[in-house]
Amino acid sequence: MEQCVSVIIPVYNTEEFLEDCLRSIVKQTYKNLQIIVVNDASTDQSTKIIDQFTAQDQRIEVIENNKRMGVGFSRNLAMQRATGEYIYFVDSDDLLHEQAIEKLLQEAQPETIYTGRIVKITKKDSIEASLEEQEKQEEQELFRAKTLHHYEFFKDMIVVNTLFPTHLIQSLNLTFDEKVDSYSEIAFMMPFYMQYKMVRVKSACYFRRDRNDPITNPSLNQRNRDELLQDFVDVYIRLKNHYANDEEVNKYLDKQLIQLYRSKFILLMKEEDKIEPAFHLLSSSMKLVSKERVKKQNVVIRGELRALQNKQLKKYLRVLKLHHFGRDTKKSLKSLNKFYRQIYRDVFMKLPLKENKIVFASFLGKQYADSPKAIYEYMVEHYPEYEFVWIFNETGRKLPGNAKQVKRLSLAYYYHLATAKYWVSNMRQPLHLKKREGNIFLETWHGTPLKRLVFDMDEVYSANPKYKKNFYQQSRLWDYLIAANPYSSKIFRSAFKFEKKMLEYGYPRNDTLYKNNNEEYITKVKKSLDIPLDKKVILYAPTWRDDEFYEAGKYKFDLKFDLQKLREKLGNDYIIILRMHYFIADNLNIDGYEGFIYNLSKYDDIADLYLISDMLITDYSSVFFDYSNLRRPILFYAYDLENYRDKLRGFYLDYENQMPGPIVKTTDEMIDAIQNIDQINAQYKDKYNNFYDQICCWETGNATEKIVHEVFKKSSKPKEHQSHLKDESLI
Ligand code: C2G
Repeated sequence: MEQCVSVIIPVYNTEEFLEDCLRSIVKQTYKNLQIIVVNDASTDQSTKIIDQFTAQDQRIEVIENNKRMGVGFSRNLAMQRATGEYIYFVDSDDLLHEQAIEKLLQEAQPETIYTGRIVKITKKDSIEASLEEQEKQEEQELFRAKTLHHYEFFKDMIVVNTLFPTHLIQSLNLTFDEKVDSYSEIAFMMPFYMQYKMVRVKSACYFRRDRNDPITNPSLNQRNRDELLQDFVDVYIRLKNHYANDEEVNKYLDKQLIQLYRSKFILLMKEEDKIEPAFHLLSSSMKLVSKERVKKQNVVIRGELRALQNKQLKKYLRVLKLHHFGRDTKKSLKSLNKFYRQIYRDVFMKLPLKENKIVFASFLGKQYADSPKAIYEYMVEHYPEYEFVWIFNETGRKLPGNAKQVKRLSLAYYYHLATAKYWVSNMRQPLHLKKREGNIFLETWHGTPLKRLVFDMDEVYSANPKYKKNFYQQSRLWDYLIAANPYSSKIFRSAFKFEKKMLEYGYPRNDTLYKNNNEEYITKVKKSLDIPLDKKVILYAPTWRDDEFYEAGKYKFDLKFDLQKLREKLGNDYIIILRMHYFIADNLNIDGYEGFIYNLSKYDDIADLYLISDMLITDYSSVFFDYSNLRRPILFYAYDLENYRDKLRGFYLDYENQMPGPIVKTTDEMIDAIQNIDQINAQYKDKYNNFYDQICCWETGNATEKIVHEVFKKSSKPKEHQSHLKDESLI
């Protein structure tokens, strides 16, 4: 009779992955399966997904835990239910190649454990790509089954993708430890390693996910270090006692403990409140490590391990200090910046905080623009008693007021950030900057979102794979966040997981669109940019593409329209301003189009470009939200809509139906829309008005004043006095 395999899948809140997982199991080419799903009291959509599969496949049996019991408990429960000749474990966020079980079974011999190959994938990796790679290897005949040495198995120590003969599990009386969440697999696997032959069948492929959101939905090995330490020590001590006489196991366990100590647990020793408990846990396990193994370590580690073994906390801390210092100094010498960071941490952060110092930054030092600029200019005018510092990549700019300018990442930069009570920035601060007590961070952010942000994003395609994790950590430093409209306010709560004070008064950066929307100002700006006064102005301001980059922060872009045609049809009446996003590193070539096309990508403040333009063309950039304050026409040149919306980002709005202007996809459509702009205005009037009511409802032209009052605790209103700034202000 054909043998039955009991497949065991413990599930806890993996709605994003579960469907892929279960589909890959029910579609196995080997059909004689008993599929046991243990729902460990999931609170998300997992239960629903399980139900859908159960309704369609009779081989599925579901066990529901009333409360969360953990992965060990769930696996044990399922093993009791298993009736197959083999047991095979799958994690609910992973998936299988459709022949995985068949290939393992093909090889199966008595008294042997068969395990397959594990391929790591992220969520965005297509499985096809992984398979292509597999096929390539198959051609090279790398896929023969191979008997493994113990040490090769010791590397993995995971139970998934392994065919366990049920009678062996029963005769060894094996269960999973229910007290620990991590590392329980080591204890389960160990007896097999000790007693049976192990064979790896490389063609039996299992796809293991690297999750990209360790904050909302951590996988077990993404848990906190102290929890991991607790679990590891528990497992380690029990196995050491159990296998006291087995040299190979002892060697493996000791090596594992020291390696985890050096790579993971030592970092706990940087957090003051974690040192003592971690020390006790580590010393209880370290004392079981053989003297021989300790001897093999370098002098510093040896000192630490011995102090741990002898439970000498004071001595341990002394050696540890040396270790950290050595590590830090070695790092500092690697680059000047790291050296500055050390001075920042060890010296500057201990200087007194200056109550009246404010540090401003906009677009990571690239521009003097956006809300930080508006806030700064207001404060210079009304509260000149503060000490102002601006961060720029290139200093020596002409600014109103008397702000000190410091170069980003210079020693002075670290000094001012460490000692300023206030930070005002429109982006995140680098991860290595720490918040000290008393610091107040006003995060202005830099746009109303159309494209999904951070925790509302499904998959991250940008150059930085740690985007979500870093973002979470960095945004914990914010005390105030500005939302320009009710729509943003709602999104920021979920997308940033922001729980502190939301400032709901409109955007400081948009005040100028109300205050300076006049002939005089517009003419002045145009003249300063040598833009003809007798032509209409079209502003083209697209955003960046997450998947087209040279490196983090440096993105590619080329113009996707026919410049010659545009000039032919529009050149008599219009000029075009090109304005690239600050992430774009490419220099656009507009040779031969002088007088028709103006590249103002390097111009500081886009608000001036809004004011001088008669019409905006954009794609998915947030610029149109701000621009709509002017109630002027907007066209959406969305030549790559499907890819951008459906693959890269996803949107908060229904792009095809809610935009306050038409979507055009070719140069001809664009020209046609521009030539018939009056008709389009009439056609979009209601939609535009509705959009305006929702997006611009908090904007009064006085957002800056209100925000300054709230953040800087200015109880009385500032004196009204004639602005000396306007005349001087830089354009
Ligand atoms: N910007 C600009 N020129 C462009 C595009 C953008 O000066 N061609 C400025 C605008 O101030 C805009 C801001 O940069 O509001 C943010 O640009 P986005 O294109 O919206 O993209 P991003 O930087 O990813 O901002 O929540 C805000 C956005 O969703 C994220």
